[in-house]
Amino acid sequence: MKLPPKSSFSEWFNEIIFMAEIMDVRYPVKGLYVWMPFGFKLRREVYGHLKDLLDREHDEVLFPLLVPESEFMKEAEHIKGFEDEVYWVTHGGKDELDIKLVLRPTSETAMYPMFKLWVRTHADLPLRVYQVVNIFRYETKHTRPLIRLREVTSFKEAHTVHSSYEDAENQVKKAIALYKEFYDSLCLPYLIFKRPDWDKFPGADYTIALDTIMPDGRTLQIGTAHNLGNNFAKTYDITFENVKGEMEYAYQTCYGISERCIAALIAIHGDDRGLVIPFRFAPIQVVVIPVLYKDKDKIQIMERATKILDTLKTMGIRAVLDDSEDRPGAKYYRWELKGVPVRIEIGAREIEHNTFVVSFRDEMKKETYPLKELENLLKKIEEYDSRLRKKAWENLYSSVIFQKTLEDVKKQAGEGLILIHWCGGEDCGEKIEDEAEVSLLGELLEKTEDLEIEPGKCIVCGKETALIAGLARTY
Ligand code: A5A
Ligand code: ZN
Repeated sequence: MKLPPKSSFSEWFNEIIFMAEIMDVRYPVKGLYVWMPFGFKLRREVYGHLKDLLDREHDEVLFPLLVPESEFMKEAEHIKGFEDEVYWVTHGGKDELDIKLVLRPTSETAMYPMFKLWVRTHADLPLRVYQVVNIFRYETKHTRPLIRLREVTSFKEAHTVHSSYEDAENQVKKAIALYKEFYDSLCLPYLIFKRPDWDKFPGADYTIALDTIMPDGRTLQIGTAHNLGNNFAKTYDITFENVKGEMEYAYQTCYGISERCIAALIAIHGDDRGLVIPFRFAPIQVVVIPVLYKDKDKIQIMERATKILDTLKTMGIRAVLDDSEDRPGAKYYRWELKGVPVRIEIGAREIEHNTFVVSFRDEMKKETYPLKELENLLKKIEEYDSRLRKKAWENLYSSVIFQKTLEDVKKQAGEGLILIHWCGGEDCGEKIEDEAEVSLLGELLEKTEDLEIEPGKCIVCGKETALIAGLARTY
């Protein structure tokens, strides 16, 4: 089996997740996939880091999967958004249930009835919790492993409660900052948009999203934060006694990330040889390969390789020694496919000169260092991560184009992310979406230097505007 070139992105992605033992897509239910051991290890590293970031200011909780129909059917907007997407549990054995149950599509309706009981006074606020769970959404768009699932297995959802609208607004900002930090450590690039009203989270006041650009030019939403205002608090009667001793409705936010973060990691960093993984998240960080030629110096080589392995392990590095009988070429191939960031080779020449050969997964250049340099490897590793980050951001920026007319947008649609002037009006937005067959990602926030654009005219109605919107075909 050979990995297709990454230029055929969709075939490449489907093959690599199987060949690198991330997911098995042969599970006999549409939209449900199996995490394989290597994929699960990668998931553990990525989610371990995400949880560490959240643990700074959140408490972890675990709510039930089943939500009673009576709670689910309370918030009108939320129901409208999700009722076509939920799975129902209607029977226990042969008995029809008195109150039907939904499999959570997200956990507002599971959590908020409990928040009503937990929140009493301003002293209980802010309340900040998160959980990492599976959720179920009966998705009707094309399902794909890690990208669009009917069982999202790795849904990190955080939910917060505050005593003022400003606090909630501030929490959304903190959530975005946290997600930026998370994606920065994954060396993944993103742009931040305020979603248009017609595409916000059902029941929210507004939604802020992080989008990245996949190698085929389509964007992937890799995280969202929602300011819920007191919409849900009114529905679920979440009130608190404020400092003046009056009862007030609480303000809420929620924000989520799914295994799409791993889809982006694989898709954006990977290459024709396989996975490329930032060092801290690699299930195997270093592979040590003894290079034997006609058994020359075999004992010394094996001893040296084992010693290097032990040193790496005492440095806290996840390292393996490949002492299989395979040819070196076959070993290289195997570990490159798995995205092992560092390869160390020891052969007869290295024994003779007291050196080791090292190559990094991105550049694949072989460099020779004296043995005593082994401990300085960590510095090189930082450079490796920086290279991945830099390349990924350059790729993102090279897929962003600015267009001044709807005609040009139509021509360019599907080839990356298009920025335009938009008045913010729904009519103009919908016209663009319909005619160019793109999604309007919303107002671009945090315009970095590379994306600074002067005010101009809405490409539909011609009204002067400083608002820049993103357009793209999306996953
Ligand atoms: N309660 C809030 C957090 C919520 O549900 N938000 S959300 O609907 O926007 O989902 C959060 C994130 O999960 C999305 O930004 C998207 O990245 C991811 N996601 C949503 N549906 C998904 C699906 N079917 N498959 C994979 N990821 C999905
Ligand atoms: Zn307009």
